[in-house]
Amino acid sequence: MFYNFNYFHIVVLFFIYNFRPNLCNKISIQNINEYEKEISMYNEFVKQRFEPNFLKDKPSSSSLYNPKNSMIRSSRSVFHVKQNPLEKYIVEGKEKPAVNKTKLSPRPSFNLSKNIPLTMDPKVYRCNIPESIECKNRTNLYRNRIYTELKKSMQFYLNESNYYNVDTKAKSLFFDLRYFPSTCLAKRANVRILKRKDHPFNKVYLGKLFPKKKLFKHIKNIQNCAIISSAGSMAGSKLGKFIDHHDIVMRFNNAPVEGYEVDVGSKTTIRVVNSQVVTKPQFNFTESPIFHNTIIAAWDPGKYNSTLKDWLNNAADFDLFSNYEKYRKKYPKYDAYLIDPRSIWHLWQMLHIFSGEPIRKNPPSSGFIGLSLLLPHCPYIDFIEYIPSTRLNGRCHYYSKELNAACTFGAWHPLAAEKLMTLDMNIADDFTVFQEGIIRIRRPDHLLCDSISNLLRF
Ligand code: NCC
Repeated sequence: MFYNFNYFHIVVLFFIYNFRPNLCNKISIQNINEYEKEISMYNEFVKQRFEPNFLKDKPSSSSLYNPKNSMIRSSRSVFHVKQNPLEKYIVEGKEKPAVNKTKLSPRPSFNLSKNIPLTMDPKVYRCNIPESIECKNRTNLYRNRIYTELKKSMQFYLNESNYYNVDTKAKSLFFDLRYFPSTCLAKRANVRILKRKDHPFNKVYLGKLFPKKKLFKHIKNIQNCAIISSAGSMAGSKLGKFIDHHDIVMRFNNAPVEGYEVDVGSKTTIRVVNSQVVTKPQFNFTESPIFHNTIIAAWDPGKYNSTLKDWLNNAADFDLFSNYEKYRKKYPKYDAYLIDPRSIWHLWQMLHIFSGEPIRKNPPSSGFIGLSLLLPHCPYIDFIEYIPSTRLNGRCHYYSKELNAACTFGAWHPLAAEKLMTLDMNIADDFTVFQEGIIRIRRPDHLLCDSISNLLRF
């Protein structure tokens, strides 16, 4: 299978790909020297993938690898309480924030970590002058803490039941994909919206309600997109203006904007909502103004191997179809789509392959699904506060007071694995990621991903 494979080909392609013109200069991206560094790191990354024992026990994300201190665990875990002074910036919004929990739900209740709030002392880690040695050290220290916590979180709760009947052996079918750059993997997952012609929706009334328009058809010349995580550490970010500057702004579930504009911006182009939000009365999906004047992309995972027919009939976690129908009839002007559940599990498979170790057998979070959905449409994506910055304040959401580390590091979704994979896609510098809370992802080139496919004889 690999006879024709040559590292040199991949490195050359990667080099060509990375020297394409940079279309967006809003935040600092690596200069040419750093590209060279990136290429040599990529080389190392490929090496790691080929030789599973190479760098064993060291981080698999080469961009984060720092032999000096990356694996030194501080005796004081990050899962400790400490009040973050930045919380003084948190303003309560006028909109009603998320409410959750139902006995019927197979979704998380976070019991274990409910009382283990998390923060990192900003006096130790925060800084403002990226060029200063002190700031570099602080950022480095923080980066390694976050990386360690994400790796540690990968190990949690792996023995829980396999509710979705996930087939972990399917991984071997995609064996060769181990060598793919993470952005190509995310693109290959092909997270997609359902179309009218998809069977069985071409035979049922519901399918006729799917918008005819292609996603983002009405937005011309998309240059940059922003994804706004709902994390507590969005509070105090003052990134509102930066966010609104993007051509597409993606938000999640019922995360409000009103009252939080300074930190989260005011523009919303698309909301990715999970099926709980569509169905549970407290979210008021068919009435609440939060779901107006925006594109909606609703998802429900179904079961791992279920067909669209099974999903439509009985495999959905929450029966989102009737409220979807109501919403579409009531607001035909707003484009509301359903995400193909099969593509969600395909994304899970890509994550599994990238991680190279067991991951939680539950669907990815809305954030990761949203990223993969957006990737083909945007040359650049700025994902805000997905990788927790030094503003980390222990809160689950910027719009609620609930303190819960699991929302950030994962307790049900394979969130830690998602974040490690996303860090691997990142092209922004450490200051931008860990102090400003922004990771930047460049859309992978067709040419790059396809050529690698060909090299690997796909
Ligand atoms: O919390 P949630 O996620 O709505 O957050 C949206 C996305 O932001 C990123 N996030 C959030 C909080 C945090 N501290 N760090 C983060 O990185 C994640 O990428 C997340 O996907 C969801 O993914 O749909 C989720 O929805 C909630 C909940 O259903 C809705 O908020 C509505 O109340 C889920 N919580 C529960 O079911 C209890 C959560 O597991 C996932």
